[in-house]
Amino acid sequence: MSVFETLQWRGLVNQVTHEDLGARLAQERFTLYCGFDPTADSLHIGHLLPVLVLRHFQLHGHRPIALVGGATGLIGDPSGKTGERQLLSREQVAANVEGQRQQLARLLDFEGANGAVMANNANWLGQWSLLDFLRDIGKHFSVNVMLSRDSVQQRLGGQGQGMSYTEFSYSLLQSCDYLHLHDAEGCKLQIGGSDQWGNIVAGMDLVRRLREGAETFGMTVPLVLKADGGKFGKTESGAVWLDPRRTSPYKFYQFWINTADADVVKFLKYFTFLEQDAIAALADAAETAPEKREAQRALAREVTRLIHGEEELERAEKASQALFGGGLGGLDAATLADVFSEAPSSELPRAALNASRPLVEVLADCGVVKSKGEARRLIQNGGLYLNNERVDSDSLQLTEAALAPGGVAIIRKGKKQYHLLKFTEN
Ligand code: 383
Repeated sequence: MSVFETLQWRGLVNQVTHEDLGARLAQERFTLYCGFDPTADSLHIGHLLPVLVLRHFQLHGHRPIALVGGATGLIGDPSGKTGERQLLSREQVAANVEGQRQQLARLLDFEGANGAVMANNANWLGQWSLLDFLRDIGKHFSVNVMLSRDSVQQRLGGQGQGMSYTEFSYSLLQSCDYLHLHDAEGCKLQIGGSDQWGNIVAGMDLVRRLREGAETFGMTVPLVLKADGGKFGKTESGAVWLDPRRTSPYKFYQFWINTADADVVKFLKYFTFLEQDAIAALADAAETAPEKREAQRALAREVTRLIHGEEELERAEKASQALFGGGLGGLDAATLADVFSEAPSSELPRAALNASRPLVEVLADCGVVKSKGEARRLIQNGGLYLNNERVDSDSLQLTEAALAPGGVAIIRKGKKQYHLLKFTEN
């Protein structure tokens, strides 16, 4: 399959500026680009789709440019935003550029004839003098057309929150990037999310006007929609980040595991590089035995490996087995805290550990069970676990040595009711 057929099969083509883009891509090697504004020091999974599309292009021999907007990040793209953005400081933007650069660098291949290129528009947009910019660039933009753009209309009129001149100018800067990359790198295609359509078309127009009708292309990838209408990529604790310090690999893995059955096949096509027959087999499994969640596990495995690597994937898999009653062996304190972060917990004085009190009493005291009697009954029925090991005697005492890494006791009632006991110094 050609790159365009592949992208179409995966549902990754939203809009194209030319009906024959697919045919043109089959004839010649394109240099293409996608831009990312450094609004944070990490990308999140909302950014992932265009990055993966760059990678698909690269796997088919085209040359991708990943642009981080060291300059545009100082201005703020109004596209798809209902309100004016808070300006970031120059230091903040510079730090964010670095964070995002490193992430993008891991997702593309910089070797070989179609090795990826990393770009930062701070290297050229900062060179313009104000008067040259207004005369040489501004003159090619019609305010009438700009005002008619969705991103501007949304902010004007009745409910609109207005828009500063700063944000209004944004699309001229992105257009200058396309012109620059066209001249410097022979770039002929810009991709982005559907929110970027206006900026992409504006850039193509500028290149055509300033470079004797030179032809460039644009393509957008779809907005990721969930079947239940909820917003993709958000959890109760906010965005799902690529940076492991913001979203741990375990939480990242869990996010994908929790994909609804109605979404899983679409997401396998979007977010993994698994081939057609592998995805067809998983679609079949999701249809006939959804309770096994085989498709979700494959999705979580592929995306976690891609972003965090094999080793972190294995840790995440092990950690999630712990939540399903597997052994805790080999899990460190931080991982355990992460895995059980949503479980209810109680704090006990450390002295409770060495007081020769049976576990049943401790549990009744802090309300994990209603009474010692309930704890005993649980034990008799084989339904009480300490650190995922079955408790088989009601005289078992809770000692320091029995604690899990991090000095906690993980209590489980039945299949998956967890409760954490933490111990404080006094
Ligand atoms: C900057 C300079 C360029 C070309 C593009 C840009 C960034 C662009 C933008 N993109 C979004 C961002 O950075 O604001 N003006 O947060 C998002 N993208 C991609 C994709 C997406 C868009 O980074 O739809 C989601 O991730 O295009 O919202 O010369």
